[in-house]
This record gives sequence, C-alpha cells and structure tokens, in this order.
Amino acid sequence: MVFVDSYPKTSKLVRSEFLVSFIALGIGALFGVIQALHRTGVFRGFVSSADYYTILTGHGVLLALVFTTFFIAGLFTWAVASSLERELPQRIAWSAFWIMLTGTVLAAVSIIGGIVGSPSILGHDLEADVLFTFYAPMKAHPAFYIGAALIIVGSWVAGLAYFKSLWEWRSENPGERIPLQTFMVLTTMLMWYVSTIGVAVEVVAFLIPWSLGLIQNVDPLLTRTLFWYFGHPVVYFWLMPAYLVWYTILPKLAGGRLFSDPLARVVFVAFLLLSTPVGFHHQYTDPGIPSGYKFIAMTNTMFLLLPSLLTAFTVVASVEHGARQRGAKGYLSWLRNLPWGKPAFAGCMLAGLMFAAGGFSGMINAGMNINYLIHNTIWVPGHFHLTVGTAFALTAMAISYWLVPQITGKKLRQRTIATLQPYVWFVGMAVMSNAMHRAGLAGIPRRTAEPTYDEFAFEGVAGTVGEMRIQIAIGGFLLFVGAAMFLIVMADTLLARRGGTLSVNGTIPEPLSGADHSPRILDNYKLWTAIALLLIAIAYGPPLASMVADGLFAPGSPPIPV
Ligand code: HAS
Ligand code: CU
Repeated sequence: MVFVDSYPKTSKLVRSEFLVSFIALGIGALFGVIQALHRTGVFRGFVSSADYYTILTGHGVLLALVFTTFFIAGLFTWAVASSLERELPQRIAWSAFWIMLTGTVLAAVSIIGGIVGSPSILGHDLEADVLFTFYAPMKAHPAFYIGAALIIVGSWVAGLAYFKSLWEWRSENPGERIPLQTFMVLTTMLMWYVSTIGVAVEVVAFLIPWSLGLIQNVDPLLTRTLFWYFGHPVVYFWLMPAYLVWYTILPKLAGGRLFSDPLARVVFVAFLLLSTPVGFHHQYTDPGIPSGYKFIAMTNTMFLLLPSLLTAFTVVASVEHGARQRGAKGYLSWLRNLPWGKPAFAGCMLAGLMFAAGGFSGMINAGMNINYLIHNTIWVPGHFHLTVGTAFALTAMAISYWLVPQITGKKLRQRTIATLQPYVWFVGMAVMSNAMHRAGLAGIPRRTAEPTYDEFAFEGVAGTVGEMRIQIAIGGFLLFVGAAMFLIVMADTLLARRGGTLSVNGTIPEPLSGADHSPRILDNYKLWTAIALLLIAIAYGPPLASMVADGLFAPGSPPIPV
C-alpha cells in the first residue's frame, strides 16, 4: 500500500513541510545566482553592492537554515511513520510546523526589510544583513533573532513527536530493536538537542536583549563561541539525514541491500559523541581561546572523519552489492550496471561522489596550520557548496523524486527534466566549487561584493583570476537552472491529478547483516548522551568558564599565555 493511503494525516504534514522547503529553495537559489553574477562582475544590475549582503544573508538563511530544516522535518516525519508503522502524534507535529513557519516568516521579513529601505518597526530598523552565521557584533532587527529562536524551538517540538512515537511503539513491541530509520532520526535529534543549547543561549540571553536595547554590550568572543558550539554540529544535522537516505534507501534503488546495520548504528552514535566538541575549528584565528583547546578541537575533528569514512565504505559496498545482484562482474565495471537513468539513484550517487571531494577540503580546513591559508577565503564557500550544497541538497532533491509520489499518490511528472537535473547540478557544482577552491588558494576573500581589490593582484597558481571568476558565474548559473528544473518537476507533480498505479514503494529490504548482529548497547541513548555531554564539558568547560569570568557582557578576552 502507498504511504499516503496508509498514513493520510502524516502524509499531509510531510507535504506541507516539503512545500515550505521547496519555496525556500526557489527564493534562495534566485538570490544565489544574483550574487554569483554580482561578485564575479558578470552582471551587477540586480542589486547595489550595499544590498549584496542582504541578498547573501537571504541566500544563506533560506537555503542553509529553512530549506534544510523543513526538508529534514518532512523526511524524518516520513521515516519515523514508515519504520514504526504509525501516524505521528498530530497535535505535537503540527505545532512544530506552525512554530517553525512563524519563525521563518519573521526572519524572512526582517531580511527583506533591508532591501525595501529598512523601515522602522517597533523603534528598530527592519533589516538583518548579518549573514547566516548571525553572530555579534553585527546586529539585526529583534524579529530576526526571535524568528531564528522559533525555528529552533519548532525543531525541538518536532523531535518530541518522534520520541513519543518511539515510546508508543516500545510499549507495543517490548524488547525489539529500534528500527534503523527511527534509530537514525532519534540519534540525530539527540545530537541536535545537545548542540542547539549553545545557539539558544546565545540568542535568548544575549542577542535578543541586545537588539531590543535592553543591554548595551555583548561579548563577541563569548557569543561567537556559543554560536560555533552549535555551528559545527548543525552541519551534521544536514548530513545525517542524507546518510539516512544513503544507508536505507540508496541500496534498494541500486537493486541491493544495506551491507551492515551494525556499522550504520556505530556511525550515528559516533556523530552523537563527536559532533559538538569540535566547534573551535571555526575559531582557529580567534584570540582569547587557548591554543591547547583549539588543538583538542582539531584532534576530535580528525576522529570525526571516521564515521564518514565508514559510511563511504558501507554505502559503496551496498551499492556494489546491488550492481552484482543485477549481474555485474569485474572490479570496477559493476559501476556500469547501475540505474544511472533513474533520477533518485543518480542524484544520491552524484551527491556522494561530490561529498568525497567536500570531505577532503574539510580535512584541510580542520588542520590548524593549513586553516590559516584558507580561512575567510572563498575556498570555504567552495567547501560547503560540496557538503551542504550538494551532499545534502542534491540528495534531498533526488530523494524527492522517489518520496513525493509516495506522499501524494501521484506519478512523477516531467521525467526527462528529472533525469537530467542531477547531472546539471553536478556539472554546475563541479565548475563553481572547483573554481572557488582555487580562487581561495589565491587569497580571494569570501563574503564581499567587491572582491576585485584594485590595488592588489591575486595570482593563481594555474590559470587566471578572470578565468576562475567566469567559472564561478557559469557554475552558479547552471545551479540556478538545476534548482529551477527540480522545482518544475515538483510543481507539475504536486499539481497533477492522482491516477494510475505507482511504480515506487517505500518498503526497505533487510540489511545483509541485520540488527540482530548489532550489540544492544548501541541503542542505549542515555549512555551515549552522557558521554557526549562529558566530552563537551572537557572540550568547552574551561575556555567558556574563563570567558564568563571576565564579564558576561564585557567585550574583550581573558589574557592568554602565549
Ligand atoms: Fe565543513 C566550514 C571541517 C563536513 C559545512 N563546513 C564549513 C562551513 C560549512 C560547512 C557551512 O575544520 C562554513 C561555515 C561558515 O560560514 O564559516 N567539514 C569539516 C570536516 C568535515 C566537514 C572535517 N562541512 C561538513 C559537512 C557540512 C559542512 C558534512 C555540511 C553538510 N568545515 C570544516 C572546517 C571549517 C568548515 C574546519 C571551517 C573553515 C574556516 O576556516 O572557516 C568532515 O565531516 C568531512 C568528512 C567527509 C569525508 C568524506 C567521506 C565520503 C563519503 C562519500 C561516499 C560516496 C558515495 C557515492 C555514497 C571523509 C561518505 C560513491 C559514488 C561512486 C560513483 C562510487
Ligand atoms: Cu565545522
């Protein structure tokens, strides 16, 4: 039976969550192409350079925060309902949706206020050109911070609906192992609860009172630290849903089965333990944090590569198993026996392939000494367009081709466009992000509308700055086309009438090595959460304590022995 017929209420919720995420994707992608053309000097007619930062903030917030959070909410809602075989508790789940939507509208309105002349609302200029990392000392309208806080509170409430479903399921199935998809959702949510504490304290205790004028000063070092305490784990909040898809759905799309359930559980537990005590790797250049603690963050980051390297192994092995089920032979020629013409499969695979490159640039970022070479250059956007912009975004789009028919009961329309779309995204991203990485190595900064610095010559090791710029513009344009193609397919499918039988179904085959091979301790959430909190206390306790000790609202940093 199709998901929509088994769980009509939950399907409606998933559809609403996807709809908001697709709208955010459309507007965010439009902002993206405007700024790519602007900063490369190809076309500067859309906005002034002063408004560039507003567009950049809109691009980052709508794509990295809104598109992701709503899509993840939809995917998790589907995953919990289908793996626990029940409708989600509707009241809690819908409250989460409305809270997140209210937050999104507040944040979006305050950003757009900056483009329409920053009208004064409640005694403050309505603007929020603070970029998607929104830390002090840049200040936004209070509505922006309240909106951001609501998005996070909404995501907490959504988590409650997943946990409540588990508790209900547990009482009906005592002693059974948590189904893998639900296990992945709940581990991600626990990681999310632990890590969002940082940004919640930052926003509620400091940024909202400061933007309202209730307090005069905030300490940029303390608030940045609270932000990055959350700012690294948030990237795994984007990655783990993509992994959920790669582990549990991609092997099926390849015609095979997941290689190992135990390895998948180990990977998710490792993320819960290690995602948070690494945030200082975004602050290597910040004064006021002892180098020893930056070193601890670096070491933890290197350990944190392990779950992704395990994933590369397990997912590729599962896909190879699928190819061999389809009759493939040979060491590498099995790659040919895969459904490359199916958009859901091709999109996930291309996303994985690009993530391998994004992972390598991540390793470079994480090295304390090499980081000084690339920090604040356009290398960093090159890195995160491969990770969140492809590993997450392309997987989300690809799996929508498989999921949307199941939550609507409608066949996928515009199949030719859908088939080409992942390849357009892949080529656009390859061109843009490669040029961004190279331009970063040449020292070209990120986050500026005027990267030309006329008095200063950037020398590429190979090629010219002009050539890199044009590649960024062409790549950015192709990405816009890719997003538009996706949205055309989705709009046509969602608006179509239901009819005919679907060729997709949501059943997930048993893994080759199943849950009975997984030690039970892996499902012990209390233990893993306790260890996660302990690791955080070690990594963050002393530096945070000294930042607090020198005055909560006093800018400046404690003296650090060199
Ligand atoms: Fe990162 C900056 C380090 C992963 C996102 N990162 C950012 C920023 C963002 C971001 C948004 O240490 C910028 C924030 C800002 O605005 O300032 N990152 C890492 C490391 C990893 C990493 C070590 N990042 C991510 C992911 C993201 C993301 C995931 C989003 C989803 N990142 C950093 C550092 C900085 C940073 C520093 C600060 C830089 C600075 O100075 O500002 C690792 O988790 C990466 C591990 C990944 C791998 C790859 C494994 C390969 C796999 C592929 C399997 C293949 C398949 C298909 C399935 C080791 C799993 C095969 C296909 C076939 C055809 C066979
Ligand atoms: Cu990070």
